[in-house]
Amino acid sequence: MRQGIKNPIVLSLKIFIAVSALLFSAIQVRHALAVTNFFPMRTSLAEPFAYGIVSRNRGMVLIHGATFRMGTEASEIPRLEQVFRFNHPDIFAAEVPQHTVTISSFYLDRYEITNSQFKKFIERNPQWRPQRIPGRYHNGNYLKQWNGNSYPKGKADHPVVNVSWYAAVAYCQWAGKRLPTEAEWEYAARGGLSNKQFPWGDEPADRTRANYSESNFRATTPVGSYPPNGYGLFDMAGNVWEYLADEWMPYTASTQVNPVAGGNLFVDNSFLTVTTRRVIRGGSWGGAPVNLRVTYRDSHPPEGARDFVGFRCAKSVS
Ligand SMILES: [Ca+2]
Repeated sequence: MRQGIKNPIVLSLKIFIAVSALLFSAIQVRHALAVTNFFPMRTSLAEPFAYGIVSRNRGMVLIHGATFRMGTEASEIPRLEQVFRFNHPDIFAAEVPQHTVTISSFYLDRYEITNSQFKKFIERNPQWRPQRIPGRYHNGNYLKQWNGNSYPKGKADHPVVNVSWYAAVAYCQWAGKRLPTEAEWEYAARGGLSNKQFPWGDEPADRTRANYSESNFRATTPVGSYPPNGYGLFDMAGNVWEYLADEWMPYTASTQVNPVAGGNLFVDNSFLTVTTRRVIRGGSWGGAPVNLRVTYRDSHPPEGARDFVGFRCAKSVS
């Protein structure tokens, strides 16, 4: 009699365990397929996967190699001056000439690097703590809003700011990554769209799309607070400007393959000898709509820690 009661319970338990194991395996297989890009997981993206992107890989997006037109055509400048109400052609001058660029596949962080991520970096690398960083690697503002090694309360998921370009490169190296190149960044910011002004298209900027001057926060917002672009990348427009590997140089008209101005991806200690300005991209919480354009270029000194500049990392596909 007791055996009769026990058997159905044991049987039910066995069935439950078997079904759970099957479900778990199915989830694992689906995840593995997604990572290897055979079966991309659909996420809540703002745009469709225009170029058959993407797989997610530990917070990064795999962006397939491509050839695209980088920058802005000179003939477009008069129209842009009208659209953005800027009466100075100089504001767009760095974006010309538009030129053809081919880039290899690469990974890019979906989000700007946050305070909590940067805290882990300085915990493991004491030489980059505010008290220890050599004076030549910053401008006196380095992590000045932090209290020693602690970021401001409630801002764990805000982008880290007041970091120098040197510290950004060091962080990416520690993470097994590198800064993106300017060409990679621009291609990624477009999110699969062609000839559009912003990561979301040609519609004017507004406070639902990005954190910039007209959002009126006058400060950073948590990363990922706005819809991602078509590649699943967040804050490619606004929140903080993003440091890139490239030296600040004019464009040339020639066709290029994997360009990086200055010729160095900085995967070794050579970044510590850099003294020339670096490209920054994407605009910030304090910037105008024109800065949010995917082609807009600006620059910053490598020691220039400011409260509107941060970064994200990239990784080559090896
Ligand atoms: Ca940004």
